[in-house]
Amino acid sequence: MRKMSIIPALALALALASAPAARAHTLWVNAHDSFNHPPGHVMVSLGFGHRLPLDDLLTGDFGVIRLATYELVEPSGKKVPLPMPDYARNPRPPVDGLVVERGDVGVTKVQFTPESPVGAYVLNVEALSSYLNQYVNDKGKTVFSQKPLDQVKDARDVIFAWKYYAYAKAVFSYKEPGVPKPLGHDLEINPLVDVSTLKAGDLLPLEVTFLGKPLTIEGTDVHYLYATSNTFGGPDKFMLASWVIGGRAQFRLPSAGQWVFSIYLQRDVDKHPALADLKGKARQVYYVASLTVDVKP
Ligand SMILES: [Cu+2]
Repeated sequence: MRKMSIIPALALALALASAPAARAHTLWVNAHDSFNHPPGHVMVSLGFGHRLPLDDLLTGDFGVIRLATYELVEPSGKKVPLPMPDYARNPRPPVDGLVVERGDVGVTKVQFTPESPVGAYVLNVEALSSYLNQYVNDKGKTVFSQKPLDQVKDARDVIFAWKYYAYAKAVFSYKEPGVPKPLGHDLEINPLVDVSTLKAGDLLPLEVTFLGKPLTIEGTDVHYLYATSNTFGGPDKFMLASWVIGGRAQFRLPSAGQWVFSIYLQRDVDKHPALADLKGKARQVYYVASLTVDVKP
Protein backbone atom coordinates (compact mmCIF):
# COMPACT_ATOMS: atom_id res chain seq x y z
CA MET A 1 0.00 0.00 0.00
CA ARG A 2 2.83 2.34 0.83
CA LYS A 3 4.22 2.21 -2.69
CA MET A 4 0.84 3.15 -4.18
CA SER A 5 0.71 6.35 -2.20
CA ILE A 6 4.29 7.27 -3.04
CA ILE A 7 4.31 6.93 -6.81
CA PRO A 8 1.46 9.27 -7.86
CA ALA A 9 2.67 11.89 -5.41
CA LEU A 10 6.16 11.60 -6.76
CA ALA A 11 4.98 11.84 -10.33
CA LEU A 12 3.33 15.11 -9.46
CA ALA A 13 6.15 16.46 -7.38
CA LEU A 14 9.24 15.58 -9.35
CA ALA A 15 8.49 13.29 -12.23
CA LEU A 16 11.09 10.78 -11.31
CA ALA A 17 10.92 7.74 -13.52
CA SER A 18 11.22 5.18 -10.73
CA ALA A 19 10.25 2.23 -12.92
CA PRO A 20 8.66 1.91 -16.33
CA ALA A 21 5.60 0.40 -14.67
CA ALA A 22 5.11 3.50 -12.59
CA ARG A 23 3.42 6.29 -14.45
CA ALA A 24 6.11 8.83 -13.66
CA HIS A 25 7.50 10.70 -16.66
CA THR A 26 10.78 9.73 -18.35
CA LEU A 27 13.28 12.23 -19.79
CA TRP A 28 14.92 11.76 -23.20
CA VAL A 29 16.45 13.99 -25.88
CA ASN A 30 15.55 13.98 -29.57
CA ALA A 31 18.01 14.61 -32.39
CA HIS A 32 16.17 14.90 -35.69
CA ASP A 33 18.55 15.39 -38.61
CA SER A 34 17.62 17.10 -41.87
CA PHE A 35 19.85 16.96 -44.94
CA ASN A 36 17.39 18.27 -47.54
CA HIS A 37 19.29 21.54 -47.69
CA PRO A 38 23.04 20.81 -47.56
CA PRO A 39 25.10 20.82 -45.49
CA GLY A 40 22.12 20.08 -43.24
CA HIS A 41 21.08 20.58 -39.65
CA VAL A 42 19.82 18.76 -36.58
CA MET A 43 16.70 19.77 -34.67
CA VAL A 44 17.12 19.05 -30.97
CA SER A 45 14.28 18.81 -28.46
CA LEU A 46 13.55 17.41 -25.03
CA GLY A 47 11.20 14.49 -24.62
CA PHE A 48 9.38 14.23 -21.31
CA GLY A 49 6.61 11.77 -20.53
CA HIS A 50 6.10 8.44 -22.26
CA ARG A 51 5.21 8.68 -25.94
CA LEU A 52 8.01 9.36 -28.44
CA PRO A 53 9.09 11.76 -29.78
CA LEU A 54 7.29 14.47 -27.76
CA ASP A 55 4.80 13.86 -25.02
CA ASP A 56 4.55 16.69 -22.49
CA LEU A 57 5.92 20.10 -21.55
CA LEU A 58 8.66 20.26 -18.91
CA THR A 59 6.23 21.70 -16.38
CA GLY A 60 2.91 19.91 -16.33
CA ASP A 61 0.26 18.42 -14.13
CA PHE A 62 1.94 15.00 -14.19
CA GLY A 63 5.58 15.94 -14.02
CA VAL A 64 8.09 18.71 -13.61
CA ILE A 65 11.75 18.60 -14.57
CA ARG A 66 14.57 21.14 -14.42
CA LEU A 67 17.90 20.84 -16.21
CA ALA A 68 21.41 21.34 -14.90
CA THR A 69 23.11 20.67 -18.27
CA TYR A 70 21.93 20.95 -21.88
CA GLU A 71 24.77 20.75 -24.37
CA LEU A 72 26.16 19.34 -27.59
CA VAL A 73 29.39 17.38 -27.32
CA GLU A 74 31.51 17.53 -30.49
CA PRO A 75 33.46 14.53 -31.83
CA SER A 76 36.59 15.95 -30.12
CA GLY A 77 34.79 16.09 -26.77
CA LYS A 78 34.44 19.91 -26.88
CA LYS A 79 31.15 21.03 -25.33
CA VAL A 80 28.76 23.57 -26.85
CA PRO A 81 26.09 24.79 -24.39
CA LEU A 82 22.52 24.89 -25.72
CA PRO A 83 20.02 27.52 -24.53
CA MET A 84 18.14 26.38 -21.43
CA PRO A 85 14.38 25.94 -21.89
CA ASP A 86 11.86 28.32 -20.37
CA TYR A 87 9.86 26.32 -17.83
CA ALA A 88 7.04 28.86 -17.35
CA ARG A 89 3.46 27.72 -17.72
CA ASN A 90 1.26 29.68 -20.14
CA PRO A 91 -2.21 28.14 -20.01
CA ARG A 92 -5.07 30.03 -21.60
CA PRO A 93 -8.66 29.90 -20.37
CA PRO A 94 -10.46 26.88 -21.84
CA VAL A 95 -12.33 27.46 -25.11
CA ASP A 96 -14.82 24.82 -26.21
CA GLY A 97 -13.45 22.63 -23.45
CA LEU A 98 -9.88 22.86 -24.81
CA VAL A 99 -6.97 24.27 -22.83
CA VAL A 100 -4.32 25.71 -25.15
CA GLU A 101 -0.85 26.12 -23.69
CA ARG A 102 2.30 27.39 -25.38
CA GLY A 103 5.41 25.66 -24.09
CA ASP A 104 9.14 25.21 -24.48
CA VAL A 105 10.71 21.77 -24.95
CA GLY A 106 14.17 23.15 -25.64
CA VAL A 107 13.77 23.15 -29.44
CA THR A 108 17.16 24.12 -30.85
CA LYS A 109 18.53 24.04 -34.38
CA VAL A 110 22.14 22.99 -34.86
CA GLN A 111 23.17 24.09 -38.35
CA PHE A 112 26.20 22.44 -39.94
CA THR A 113 28.66 24.52 -41.98
CA PRO A 114 31.67 23.55 -44.13
CA GLU A 115 33.78 24.09 -40.98
CA SER A 116 31.74 21.74 -38.76
CA PRO A 117 33.74 18.91 -37.18
CA VAL A 118 32.84 15.49 -38.63
CA GLY A 119 32.17 12.35 -36.63
CA ALA A 120 29.95 11.28 -33.74
CA TYR A 121 28.13 13.92 -31.70
CA VAL A 122 26.39 13.47 -28.34
CA LEU A 123 23.57 15.55 -26.92
CA ASN A 124 24.03 15.64 -23.18
CA VAL A 125 21.18 16.41 -20.78
CA GLU A 126 21.53 16.25 -17.02
CA ALA A 127 18.55 17.01 -14.82
CA LEU A 128 18.99 19.07 -11.71
CA SER A 129 19.37 16.46 -8.99
CA SER A 130 17.05 16.89 -6.10
CA TYR A 131 16.09 15.51 -2.71
CA LEU A 132 12.59 14.27 -2.15
CA ASN A 133 11.26 12.84 1.04
CA GLN A 134 7.97 12.07 2.68
CA TYR A 135 7.59 11.90 6.43
CA VAL A 136 5.16 12.16 9.31
CA ASN A 137 5.86 15.37 11.21
CA ASP A 138 5.70 15.98 14.95
CA LYS A 139 2.03 16.96 14.60
CA GLY A 140 1.20 13.60 13.02
CA LYS A 141 0.74 15.03 9.51
CA THR A 142 2.28 13.37 6.42
CA VAL A 143 4.28 15.90 4.40
CA PHE A 144 6.60 16.07 1.37
CA SER A 145 9.85 17.96 1.41
CA GLN A 146 12.63 18.64 -1.08
CA LYS A 147 15.21 19.32 1.64
CA PRO A 148 17.96 16.85 2.49
CA LEU A 149 16.90 14.75 5.46
CA ASP A 150 19.43 16.36 7.83
CA GLN A 151 17.67 19.70 7.30
CA VAL A 152 14.26 18.26 8.15
CA LYS A 153 13.72 19.08 11.81
CA ASP A 154 10.11 18.01 12.45
CA ALA A 155 10.17 14.39 11.22
CA ARG A 156 8.72 11.82 13.59
CA ASP A 157 8.70 8.98 11.07
CA VAL A 158 10.44 9.04 7.69
CA ILE A 159 8.48 7.20 4.98
CA PHE A 160 11.14 7.63 2.31
CA ALA A 161 14.10 9.91 1.64
CA TRP A 162 15.43 9.97 -1.89
CA LYS A 163 17.97 11.78 -3.97
CA TYR A 164 17.47 11.42 -7.70
CA TYR A 165 19.62 11.87 -10.78
CA ALA A 166 18.36 11.79 -14.38
CA TYR A 167 20.54 11.75 -17.48
CA ALA A 168 19.57 11.73 -21.16
CA LYS A 169 21.79 11.40 -24.21
CA ALA A 170 21.28 11.17 -27.96
CA VAL A 171 23.97 10.12 -30.41
CA PHE A 172 24.22 11.04 -34.10
CA SER A 173 26.97 11.38 -36.68
CA TYR A 174 27.84 14.07 -39.18
CA LYS A 175 29.51 12.91 -42.42
CA GLU A 176 31.72 10.30 -40.77
CA PRO A 177 30.86 7.36 -38.52
CA GLY A 178 32.14 7.23 -34.98
CA VAL A 179 31.61 5.83 -31.50
CA PRO A 180 31.49 8.61 -28.91
CA LYS A 181 33.34 8.37 -25.62
CA PRO A 182 31.31 8.02 -22.38
CA LEU A 183 30.57 11.32 -20.64
CA GLY A 184 31.04 10.03 -17.10
CA HIS A 185 27.45 10.12 -15.83
CA ASP A 186 26.77 8.16 -12.63
CA LEU A 187 24.52 5.90 -14.70
CA GLU A 188 25.30 5.85 -18.41
CA ILE A 189 24.34 3.94 -21.57
CA ASN A 190 26.97 3.90 -24.31
CA PRO A 191 26.63 2.50 -27.81
CA LEU A 192 29.54 0.17 -28.63
CA VAL A 193 29.21 0.58 -32.41
CA ASP A 194 28.62 3.48 -34.79
CA VAL A 195 24.87 4.13 -34.71
CA SER A 196 24.66 6.25 -37.88
CA THR A 197 24.39 3.20 -40.16
CA LEU A 198 22.03 1.16 -37.94
CA LYS A 199 19.19 -0.47 -39.84
CA ALA A 200 16.17 -2.52 -38.81
CA GLY A 201 17.30 -6.07 -38.03
CA ASP A 202 20.76 -5.03 -36.81
CA LEU A 203 22.10 -6.03 -33.41
CA LEU A 204 23.03 -3.05 -31.24
CA PRO A 205 25.47 -3.81 -28.41
CA LEU A 206 25.39 -1.31 -25.55
CA GLU A 207 27.47 -0.74 -22.44
CA VAL A 208 25.90 0.30 -19.15
CA THR A 209 28.11 1.76 -16.44
CA PHE A 210 27.23 2.71 -12.88
CA LEU A 211 29.62 5.06 -11.06
CA GLY A 212 32.14 4.39 -13.80
CA LYS A 213 32.09 0.59 -13.51
CA PRO A 214 30.28 -1.99 -15.68
CA LEU A 215 26.82 -2.61 -14.22
CA THR A 216 26.19 -6.27 -13.54
CA ILE A 217 24.12 -8.75 -11.50
CA GLU A 218 24.62 -8.21 -7.75
CA GLY A 219 23.32 -11.17 -5.75
CA THR A 220 19.66 -11.45 -6.65
CA ASP A 221 19.63 -7.93 -8.05
CA VAL A 222 19.28 -8.26 -11.84
CA HIS A 223 19.37 -5.12 -13.95
CA TYR A 224 17.44 -4.53 -17.16
CA LEU A 225 17.90 -2.10 -19.99
CA TYR A 226 14.62 -1.18 -21.69
CA ALA A 227 14.07 -0.23 -25.32
CA THR A 228 11.08 1.40 -26.96
CA SER A 229 10.42 3.13 -30.26
CA ASN A 230 7.87 5.35 -31.95
CA THR A 231 7.45 2.48 -34.42
CA PHE A 232 7.61 -0.52 -32.08
CA GLY A 233 6.41 -1.00 -28.52
CA GLY A 234 5.68 2.63 -27.78
CA PRO A 235 2.34 2.88 -29.61
CA ASP A 236 1.23 -0.32 -27.84
CA LYS A 237 2.66 0.80 -24.48
CA PHE A 238 5.29 -1.91 -24.07
CA MET A 239 9.07 -2.05 -24.01
CA LEU A 240 11.70 -4.61 -24.91
CA ALA A 241 14.16 -5.57 -22.18
CA SER A 242 17.71 -6.90 -22.11
CA TRP A 243 19.66 -8.17 -19.09
CA VAL A 244 22.66 -6.08 -18.19
CA ILE A 245 25.46 -8.52 -17.38
CA GLY A 246 29.09 -7.49 -17.07
CA GLY A 247 28.12 -4.02 -18.24
CA ARG A 248 26.71 -5.35 -21.53
CA ALA A 249 23.22 -5.42 -23.00
CA GLN A 250 22.06 -5.78 -26.57
CA PHE A 251 18.98 -5.53 -28.76
CA ARG A 252 18.21 -6.74 -32.26
CA LEU A 253 16.24 -3.75 -33.46
CA PRO A 254 12.98 -4.92 -35.01
CA SER A 255 12.07 -1.72 -36.81
CA ALA A 256 13.41 1.53 -38.19
CA GLY A 257 12.55 4.70 -36.30
CA GLN A 258 13.50 6.50 -33.14
CA TRP A 259 14.68 4.18 -30.34
CA VAL A 260 15.08 5.19 -26.72
CA PHE A 261 16.97 2.91 -24.31
CA SER A 262 16.44 3.51 -20.62
CA ILE A 263 17.47 2.15 -17.26
CA TYR A 264 16.37 2.84 -13.68
CA LEU A 265 18.45 2.05 -10.59
CA GLN A 266 17.75 2.40 -6.90
CA ARG A 267 20.50 2.19 -4.27
CA ASP A 268 20.45 2.19 -0.46
CA VAL A 269 22.84 4.87 0.74
CA ASP A 270 24.06 2.93 3.79
CA LYS A 271 24.87 -0.21 1.79
CA HIS A 272 27.08 1.48 -0.80
CA PRO A 273 30.41 3.04 0.22
CA ALA A 274 30.40 5.18 -2.95
CA LEU A 275 27.31 6.98 -1.62
CA ALA A 276 28.81 7.71 1.81
CA ASP A 277 28.64 11.48 1.31
CA LEU A 278 24.84 11.27 1.17
CA LYS A 279 24.62 9.60 4.58
CA GLY A 280 22.08 11.41 6.73
CA LYS A 281 20.81 13.39 3.74
CA ALA A 282 19.03 10.61 1.84
CA ARG A 283 18.28 6.95 2.44
CA GLN A 284 18.05 5.92 -1.18
CA VAL A 285 19.29 7.23 -4.48
CA TYR A 286 17.40 6.89 -7.73
CA TYR A 287 19.24 7.04 -11.02
CA VAL A 288 17.58 7.24 -14.42
CA ALA A 289 19.42 7.27 -17.75
CA SER A 290 18.29 7.22 -21.38
CA LEU A 291 19.95 7.04 -24.78
CA THR A 292 18.24 7.97 -28.06
CA VAL A 293 19.30 6.75 -31.51
CA ASP A 294 17.68 6.81 -34.94
CA VAL A 295 17.49 3.55 -36.87
CA LYS A 296 17.37 3.87 -40.67
CA PRO A 297 14.86 2.01 -42.81
CU1 LIG B 1 4.24 10.26 -16.67
